[in-house]
Amino acid sequence: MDDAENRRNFLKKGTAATVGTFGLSSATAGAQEARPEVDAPPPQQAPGPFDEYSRTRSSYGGPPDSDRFFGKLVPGRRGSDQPPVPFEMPDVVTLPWRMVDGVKEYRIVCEHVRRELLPGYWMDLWGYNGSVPGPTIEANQGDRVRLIVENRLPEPTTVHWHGLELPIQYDGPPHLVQDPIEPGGTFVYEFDLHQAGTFFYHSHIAMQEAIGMVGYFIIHPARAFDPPVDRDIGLIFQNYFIPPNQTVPNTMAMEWNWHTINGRSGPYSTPIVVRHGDRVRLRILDFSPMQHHPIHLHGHTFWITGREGARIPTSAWQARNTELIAVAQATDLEFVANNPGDWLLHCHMVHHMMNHMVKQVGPRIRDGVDVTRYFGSPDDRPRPVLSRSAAAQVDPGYPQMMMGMEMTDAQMHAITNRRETLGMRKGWPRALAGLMTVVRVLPDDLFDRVMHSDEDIPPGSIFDELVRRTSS
Ligand SMILES: [Cu+2]
Repeated sequence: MDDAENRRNFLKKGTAATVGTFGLSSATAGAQEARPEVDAPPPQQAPGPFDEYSRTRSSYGGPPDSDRFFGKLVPGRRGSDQPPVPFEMPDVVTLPWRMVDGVKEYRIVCEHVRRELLPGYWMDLWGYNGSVPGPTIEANQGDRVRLIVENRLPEPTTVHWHGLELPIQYDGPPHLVQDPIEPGGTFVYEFDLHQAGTFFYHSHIAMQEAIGMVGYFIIHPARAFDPPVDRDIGLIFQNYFIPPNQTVPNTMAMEWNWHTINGRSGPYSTPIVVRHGDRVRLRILDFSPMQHHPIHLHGHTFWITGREGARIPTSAWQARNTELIAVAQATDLEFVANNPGDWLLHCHMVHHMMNHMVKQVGPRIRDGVDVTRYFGSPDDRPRPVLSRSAAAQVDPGYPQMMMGMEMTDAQMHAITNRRETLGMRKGWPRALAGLMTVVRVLPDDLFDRVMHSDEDIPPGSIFDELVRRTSS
């Protein structure tokens, strides 16, 4: 559908809406005799300069009641008659399943996981099947699922299926509804899925949650939601307090110094790369122990289309560019990627836009700090990088920049050598830390060059081309 056609459709719908409003006003006029003139029908108005909506350039699509307002109900490229597009998560895999006697069967292993939050920064977390967050369970409304959970942790655990309406014996809280799964033990959960939405699974032992034990449980609707989306992408936000030179989170701490998106911190979180004009659904879960996150997307206006438990009726959707996502809440948002570029998607809490906040506050900068506790492992001993220079004496408060993590060339290479980052501006990793990632909106030819070609793509080349095209 081209813009001219969209405009014609809009005009038709606008006329119908006007007639409908007039009809309602006439019916109620009798009850409001004191103000008959106020109920007169508004004059037919020609569309204003901001009434058009385009899938390929930033546009308003007003008035606000229009179903094209900021692309509200503008479909993607995918047909309405197709099944829902598969769900995907940067840096996290989908859990395989097999059909056994009409039941989708999944195997889940609870275990210690070493996860590289940033290149070279391996942390000891707990998760599922070697991953933190755990692999995504993807199923369809109407499925019967069997989840075989094996506990390879050194202590008991259980799994809760967050938000699912299921028989009580499979809900997960230990002792209340089931015996804990002992180390080495296995428990089988089995139930029908009558819901559709963004759900998740997690340990129901609090401190196990705080050390990483969560994963998505995505249930696609039996009939794809309309308008269809081209991409369905999930992010899970977590945070940990991992003291300087340690690898194990202190789960008792009520603070944090590491933030992760899908188990990686910015700029190591892998960018989301979409095609210009795609309709995109992002599902975002905050599984931080205590921190809520106002999530902001640059360059686009998105619609809040669902909460974890259900799709929201379109009449109640809200257009936003920042949405507060609270602990244990998942939110679905949709937008048409009509603005080419490398756009930040991030939590807007300033302390959540940083990593490993120890350069300024840890022993690395403190003159005369006692480092005897590191003597047992001299290789792990922090180098005495003394940032307190004469400048600190001149300007009280120094340092505040919270930048400058030390990375080797090889570690930087791990960040900038990923396919999803090719052609971004040189130095882009300096813009991202903590709960920050990038949504790249690329026209088809550039998308294919970045994602599917073996061409040499110099730093900055794709970005420069985007600027050139959007400037002309
Ligand atoms: Cu935040």
